[in-house]
Amino acid sequence: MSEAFEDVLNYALENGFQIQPNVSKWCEIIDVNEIKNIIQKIINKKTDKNDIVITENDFNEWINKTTNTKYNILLDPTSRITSGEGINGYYSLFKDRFVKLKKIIMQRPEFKKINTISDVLSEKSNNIMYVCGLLLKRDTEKKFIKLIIDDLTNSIEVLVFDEKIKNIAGMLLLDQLAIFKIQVNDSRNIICKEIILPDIPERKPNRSKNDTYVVFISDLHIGSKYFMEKEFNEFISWLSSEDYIATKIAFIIIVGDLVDGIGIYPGQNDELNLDTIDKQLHKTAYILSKIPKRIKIFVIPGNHDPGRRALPQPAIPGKFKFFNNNENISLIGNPSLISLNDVKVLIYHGQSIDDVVKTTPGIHYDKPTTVMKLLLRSRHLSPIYGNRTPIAPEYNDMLVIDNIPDIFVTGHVHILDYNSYRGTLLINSGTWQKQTPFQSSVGITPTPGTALIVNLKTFKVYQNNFS
Ligand code: D5M
Ligand code: FE
Ligand code: ZN
Repeated sequence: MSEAFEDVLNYALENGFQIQPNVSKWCEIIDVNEIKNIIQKIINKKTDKNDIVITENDFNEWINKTTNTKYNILLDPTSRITSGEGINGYYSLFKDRFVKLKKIIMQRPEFKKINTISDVLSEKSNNIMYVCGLLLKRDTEKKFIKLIIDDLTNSIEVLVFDEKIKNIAGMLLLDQLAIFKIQVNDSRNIICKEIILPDIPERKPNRSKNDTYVVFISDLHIGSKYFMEKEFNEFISWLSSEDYIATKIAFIIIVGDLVDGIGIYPGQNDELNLDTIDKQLHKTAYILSKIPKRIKIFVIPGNHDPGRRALPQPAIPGKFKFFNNNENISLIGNPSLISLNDVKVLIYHGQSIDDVVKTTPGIHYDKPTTVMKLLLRSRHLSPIYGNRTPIAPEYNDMLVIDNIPDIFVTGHVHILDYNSYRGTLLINSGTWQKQTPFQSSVGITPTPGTALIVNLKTFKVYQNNFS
């Protein structure tokens, strides 16, 4: 039990009342004295002298009257990580992925007609058939695209000639699941007639009832010589300013790569000004402790932060060692799903963007939200297996996008970008690290020093540039 909640419980008991345990979550975001005020108001309102329990509902009523914010962590992998072992673990992972994605795609009317690939191979007619499988390989030839599809019963080679279907086939992500409408022709080639993706439906996103703002930032790389400390401190000072938007900010989401880490890439030592993880985390906690405590901060890890590297990543370790003065911070895993004033936000560092850029023709780093759209369409955060993004052999595939987000945010590629897709706001939160020699050698031009801010009521996006 937190000290704050114990204090609140005692206060209620002194007044002859009990409190339901789930009220404790409010003690994390609201000042104890404010909570005691609310308790006093609830007690004054209770006329039935036999009712001596303060419930979550009593509380919610007053919270909604007195503050503008509420939040909830809907999915955080940290406590769910089990890690299966080797081949067996990966077998469970891919089976779980297949089952979950099949369940999502089953909502499509075409699904009622699905055949297995084994059925297709033994079929002698030219009938139209539907198969549901993972894309194992794509070869782009002059006149057609060849796809190898696998559905755990068998695999087939499917040819795409139609220009419209070729566009979809070209944008399919390796290892992603889709339904393929096919027909075997007279020369026994299997021709693709249509490709149906899991996708997300067009819809109106959930919105906050009041003007509440959230800031998205990522890739600070504290400890690197290229971390823009001066600009980042100016951003933090702005949070305490009288600026209208600043006063309305209730949340900050930090989308990974807070520190630069140690031994992450060859020759990194020469580019560090803090040479241990402890120094880097202490500095991070110190800088973040200057953020006003009324702002609730959620932090996920990236590939430079401590903890395991493979997805899904647990929260950055060391909350009590480093972040003691940051009671407004929640360290959560990568990826996580949270709700902010009823708006569902999917937070993912974005490691797999590298794999998509590498394996999908025509996709580049300059518009990361294009990649995010493809991930949403595949309903998976990291479909491509065996490339640069390590994936742990979990029994459950926590990277399937089951729950459709209202806002989907990534970082990692150091390029600020936003867009919307079928009602979901897509954001890449940029960076606070200047271009490094490595990035310049591989032609990555980052857009550093800008905070991206969203009004949760209107979904309007603002940029505040400090560089
Ligand atoms: O990644 C920052 C950006 O740099 C991101 O777009 C990936 C890219 N990057 C990082 N390492 C490599 C290598 N080894 N090759 C090519 N591109 C790379 P960050 O996670 O901040 O290091
Ligand atoms: Fe980064
Ligand atoms: Zn990264």
